[in-house]
Amino acid sequence: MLHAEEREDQEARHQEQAILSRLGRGVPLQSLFRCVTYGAITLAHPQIYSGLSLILRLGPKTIRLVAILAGLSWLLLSWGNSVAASAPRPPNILLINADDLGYGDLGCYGATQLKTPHIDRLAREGRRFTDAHSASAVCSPSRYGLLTGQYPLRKNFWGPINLYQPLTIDAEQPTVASVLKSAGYATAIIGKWHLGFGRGRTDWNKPLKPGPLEVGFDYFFGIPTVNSGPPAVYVENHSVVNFDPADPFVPGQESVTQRWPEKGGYESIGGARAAFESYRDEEVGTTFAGKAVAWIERQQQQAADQPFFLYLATTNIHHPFTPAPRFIGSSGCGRYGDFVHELDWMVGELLSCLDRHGLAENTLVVFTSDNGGMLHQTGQHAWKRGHRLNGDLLGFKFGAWEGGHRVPFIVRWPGRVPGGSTSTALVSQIDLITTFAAAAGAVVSPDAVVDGVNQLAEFTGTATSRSRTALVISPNSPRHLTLRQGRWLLIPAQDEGGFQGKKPGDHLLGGAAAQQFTGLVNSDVIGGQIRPDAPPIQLYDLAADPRQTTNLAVQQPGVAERMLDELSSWREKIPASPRLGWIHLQPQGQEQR
Ligand SMILES: [Ca+2]
Repeated sequence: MLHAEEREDQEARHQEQAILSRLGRGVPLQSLFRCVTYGAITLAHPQIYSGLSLILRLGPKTIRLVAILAGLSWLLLSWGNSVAASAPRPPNILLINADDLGYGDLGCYGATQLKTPHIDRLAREGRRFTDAHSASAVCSPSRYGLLTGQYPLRKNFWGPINLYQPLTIDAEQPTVASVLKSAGYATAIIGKWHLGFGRGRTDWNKPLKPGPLEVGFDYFFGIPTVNSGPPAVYVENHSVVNFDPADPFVPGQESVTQRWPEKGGYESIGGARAAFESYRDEEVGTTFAGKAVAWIERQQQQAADQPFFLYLATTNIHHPFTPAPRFIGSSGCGRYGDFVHELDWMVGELLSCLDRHGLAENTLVVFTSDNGGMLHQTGQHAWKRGHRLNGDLLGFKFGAWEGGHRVPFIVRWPGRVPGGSTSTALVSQIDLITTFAAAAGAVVSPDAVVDGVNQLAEFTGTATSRSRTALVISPNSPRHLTLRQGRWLLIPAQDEGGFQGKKPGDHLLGGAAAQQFTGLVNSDVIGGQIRPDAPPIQLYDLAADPRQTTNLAVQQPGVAERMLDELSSWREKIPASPRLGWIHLQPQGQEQR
């Protein structure tokens, strides 16, 4: 027979278990596991434990039990609540990737003729990076690097892909979207894809998959390739918008798409009249801004507690230059500036949406561009009006010189990222996957081949050392694969390896030839051509000479040699699979892997 005091103890233990069980269900925490964890932390705290011991020594056992449970309940609730309240909610992430926007195209990066108040606001409230780079100087491989965190060289990826290119991302590869989705994010891409569809040659009369939805996005609305090329239609998830199986796409037939300067491919694929007619070039910017805002608002209505990742990939400011009519004439430097003004308005729409829904505080916004500005006819027109697409930088889109891949990069996250600050840290868009994962508490599989590094400390201004000291950059030409190490930049060939247009007025003007037009100075160039005695490689000290006026390859042979060795080890990672994308510089030296 149990002693009375033992029975009382046993009864008390049963009551304690029952109350603890109810307590576990009642605490406002996400799980009982957390509650137990916090309880253990509470009991482990020596001061709290000594307080409980003091209660134990007072009064009869029933009172003792009530006191213990009351104390324990209060401690669990208050500790749990305070820990839950202080545990940071993962931020929403809004990534805006403009197309062909140059380093000098924004007010906050020194533009004087263009007005970009909304993007300038991001810089004022956030952090502006002055040494940030796209993975490639070309659209498709740049986007591949941004989404996968992998150097495009690992895919032998150099140029823009055509409309029949299968999906360029492998199913097992992590992407920014799939990593964030695995951490509970809702994910969407609105805008330009240009990374291929399907596993074989794309059949435009069948569902377009695998595509964005198979690499981590819950939703896709956008254009399949590029706004200057076919097919100029919208795609939503797996389907071409307004596709009618009774009027299929017909390869090789002229399409009914609108004609614009610097747009082409009209005879690549036709048919599908309703799909082509529902795409109006001058409505694309407005449409994408509207779709992006609508997606955020739908998320707030349906799942306000769920963090989101929205990737807005604008077609601004890639040619053809087709802003909505209200922007035409607004910039004073032609349609180039007008298209930038529309881009700025789009950013303003998104920022207003965040403000309206009280989301600005807990949303990490990153604004950047897929490559530098291009000196096409519209760009040349803007140049003549005094606008400098890439600021003081040498070179243009497609090329290895800085203007091809050093891009605007602005980060805003109120309370975490210091407002109005500037960073000179070396950053690449391939770092976004790792950095976003760190911000979101998500995990990138350790088995994945990811070249990105975590730049969160650079974003928040808390870094004590540089996260990145070296970077491999892919221009369009494989033999111009470029290496950055600290202040040094090595290009293992002559010229910038980009567009090969030779005369002012050419749509594809670039490289040494562009200097007849721009007047920019480089020690290897004379009269728009490479000097006969120019060194075979280029080495620049970007700390002393950010404009790349002087090739130091001859003066600094040790640095050049060391960097050439390093580059050759990267070249070994280029697979034997066929090169992806169109390469303009042909064919001398192209056999080199
Ligand atoms: Ca681009």
